[in-house]
Amino acid sequence: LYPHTGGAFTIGVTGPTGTGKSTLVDKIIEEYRKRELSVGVLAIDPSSAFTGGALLGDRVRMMDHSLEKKVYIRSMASRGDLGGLARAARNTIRVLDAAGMDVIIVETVGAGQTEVQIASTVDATVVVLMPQLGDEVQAFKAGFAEIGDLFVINKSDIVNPAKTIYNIASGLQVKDGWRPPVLKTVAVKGTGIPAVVDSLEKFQKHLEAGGLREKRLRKRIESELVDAAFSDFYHQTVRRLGDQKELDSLVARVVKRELDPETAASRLVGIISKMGERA
Ligand SMILES: Nc1nc2c(ncn2[C@@H]2O[C@H](COP(=O)(O)OP(=O)(O)OP(=O)(O)O)[C@@H](O)[C@H]2O)c(=O)[nH]1
Ligand SMILES: [Mg+2]
Repeated sequence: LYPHTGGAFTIGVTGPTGTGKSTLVDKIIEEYRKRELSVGVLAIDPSSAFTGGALLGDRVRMMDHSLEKKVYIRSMASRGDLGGLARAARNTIRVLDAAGMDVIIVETVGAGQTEVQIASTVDATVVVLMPQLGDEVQAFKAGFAEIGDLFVINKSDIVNPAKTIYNIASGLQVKDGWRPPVLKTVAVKGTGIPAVVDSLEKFQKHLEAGGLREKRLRKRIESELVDAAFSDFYHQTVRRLGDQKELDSLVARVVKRELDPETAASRLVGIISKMGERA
């Protein structure tokens, strides 16, 4: 499929839990459909730490659109494997891209390592927040400021968002010639959605002009290759170490205090590089 990818504009939508991301995505799909573009959606659901099951409510909520031909919605459970999730998400995005979707939206929750990784796999990242006292400060501490290309203050019907907008906008920096806009929406009513999509289209043009999109893509591919190679190498190495006596004997010597863990670790590096030579 890979040669057929590269045509889609990819958007990550993230933010704290319950800020209205899925509702907003729903309306963004509608707006893009009005503009006659096809939309693929990948919803990465938070999984419960207790059951390991995923909450597929998002999929149900967005089902209205999945009946349409030009909209395809898919949910993915997070299952707690961070690196694996970002990798699976990247490749799922590629399937949607090759299938000819004009726009692909990925919804994630939070600003953990996964969201940052996923933000680094899309063209544009939308951070969805709510106008609540102190919320903006905490959210920014959680690392949203660095990943957002566009900020949406949703649920503007509940509390006047002016102060939140001001606080967030004044903390943002111009990055690659782009000052991230801060927009207010009421997703449940569809208020402010055309302006969000206008901003996304403006950002898309900004990326394409001046070769910024390709510059960012090079960085993304570089980290993808390094991540994927190291992850494969790690799993292969752990498996092969399991078949060897050397690790066992190092462990035994550290347990007996004949060797300290740091020295043992550097010997292990030696053993691993020799394994590579033998392969
Ligand atoms: N008052 C108000 N409620 C909203 C708005 N947007 C969404 N909601 C409601 O907020 C709740 C959460 O919305 P979701 O779209 O599920 O939020 P989410 O960010 O996707 O939630 P998670 O995926 O669980 O993090 C729902 O009950 C929505 O109906 C809004 O603009 N105003
Ligand atoms: Mg959601």
